[in-house]
Amino acid sequence: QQLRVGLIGAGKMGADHALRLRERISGVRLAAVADPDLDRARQVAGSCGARAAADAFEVIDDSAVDALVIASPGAVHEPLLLAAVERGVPVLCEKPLTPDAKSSLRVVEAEEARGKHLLQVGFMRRFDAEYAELKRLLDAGDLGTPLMLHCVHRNAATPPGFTSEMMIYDSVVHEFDTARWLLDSEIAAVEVRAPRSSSEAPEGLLDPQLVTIETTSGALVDVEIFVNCGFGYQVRCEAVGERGTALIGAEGGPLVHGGGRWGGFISDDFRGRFGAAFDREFQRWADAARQGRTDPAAATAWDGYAAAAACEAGVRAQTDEARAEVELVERPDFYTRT
Ligand code: ISE
Repeated sequence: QQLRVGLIGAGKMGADHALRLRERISGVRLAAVADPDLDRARQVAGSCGARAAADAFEVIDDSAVDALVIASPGAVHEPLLLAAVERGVPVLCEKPLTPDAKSSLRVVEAEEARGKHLLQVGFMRRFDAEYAELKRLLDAGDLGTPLMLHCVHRNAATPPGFTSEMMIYDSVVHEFDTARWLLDSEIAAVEVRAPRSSSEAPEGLLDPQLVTIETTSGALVDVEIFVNCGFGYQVRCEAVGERGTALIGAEGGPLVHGGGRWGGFISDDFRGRFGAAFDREFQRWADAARQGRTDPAAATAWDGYAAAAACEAGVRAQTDEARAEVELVERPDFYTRT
């Protein structure tokens, strides 16, 4: 039986997920799409034979919807997630879970009180083939105890309204999650420094920035976040262990010779670089949801909360130009997977 999916949010990400559900994910059918911009909802729904609504709660409460994908802006996630938990439907929620630690914790507590794992956060890098291989190498101990990660996260350009804080909680949130996941450790503290801003960056944006992350296990992670680099979407990570290093995200693909030059291509946004990861994430989520469970490989609500707490420290570090410690409540047993 097909999983009937309700999609909340029909913007760039939501439209991309609708296409994914229609063309590449098996065992699912897009049943309903909600967006405050009803025309936008209709456009996305129409291409899939789904119904459109302006009110997200109408879709969450729809008995003809078995599972939800939330792709609306992080600032509106909390009430949607709480309603979905109350109804007891599985949810794949795009990152961030919510933009701040307090609201993320409320979501965590609601899921725990419901007593059933329903929520999954869309940290898609966990499903990228190269990241998965790096995780396997680290877990197998091939590189020895990990000491450092050197990360590069570059975007070609920012959409209007993108702020210096968003570079932490919208962009570096991915590195907070991957650092926690790869190193199997919580984040202890964050520091942020910045060189002079690129003259190509919009007025007032601190771009690039250099973020340093300390883990409770004693590793250090440096992240160059540069969101107006101009040339494309680039995500790299080099792990340094006691006995070896491993680099992912280096240029691969066809090596082109022509026009007096040699080189390759760089995708212009995350849809190119992480398209296959999103597909894998969605297929596994749908398969698990049809069996009434969540995907053990995915980020949980706890992971979403921990990333939000790290982002909060990151924004504090940026504002105060000082090291900021991450404050976390104790991890409930409910989120300890065996
Ligand atoms: C965006 O929301 C993403 O999730 C992208 O992966 C990231 O590269 C970008 O900086 C974010 O704004």
